[in-house]
Amino acid sequence: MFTMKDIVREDHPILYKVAEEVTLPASEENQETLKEMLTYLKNSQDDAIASKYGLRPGVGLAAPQIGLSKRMIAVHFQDFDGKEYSYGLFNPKIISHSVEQAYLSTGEGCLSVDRDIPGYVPRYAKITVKATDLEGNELKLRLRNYAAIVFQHEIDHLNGVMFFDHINKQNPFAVPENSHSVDQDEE
Ligand code: K1U
Ligand code: NI
Repeated sequence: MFTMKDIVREDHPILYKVAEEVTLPASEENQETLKEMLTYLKNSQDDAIASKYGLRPGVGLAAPQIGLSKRMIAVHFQDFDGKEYSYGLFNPKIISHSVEQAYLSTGEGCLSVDRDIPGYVPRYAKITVKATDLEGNELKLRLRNYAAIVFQHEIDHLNGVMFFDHINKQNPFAVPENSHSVDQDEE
């Protein structure tokens, strides 16, 4: 079972590298690791389990965050409509995106960052992601607003990019061009 001690922090060089594609079909080992990543997220959102093991709640986790430079992400959250996004994905790729941008009104956090970094993080408002799931199915997901933001945060981890790289250095709360804000609990 993964806990916070398995999660590398922002000073770790693996977080700034481009991760390797996973050869498909995925090996048993890669499948097991990805399932464990998804389990971390589910456990972290269960108050009793999270407090017992000291887990920081997360809605996403990328393999580089557990020290593996592989293109694998897990996500587990519900959007405002109650639609559930619970996936372990191999080789996720953004195949198209909107011109319009969106940003979380509260800014973003990261399980690999133990400090608050204020500022707006501009993201595409809509994206289409192609990936292979834990069962080996090829998926095409059309995502908007909060869901699009979470997936972009995780896919960034596979490209060695951290959320704070996107924050405007002169004015962290400058409203990004052609954008709207998204509330975490009111997608
Ligand atoms: O990748 C990570 O470090 C996880 C991170 C992902 C993320 C944060 C902010 C915007 C998009 C994606 C988190 O999950 S931080 C925790 C979080 O956002 C959250 C946790 C529980 C409930 C609701 C939100
Ligand atoms: Ni992160």
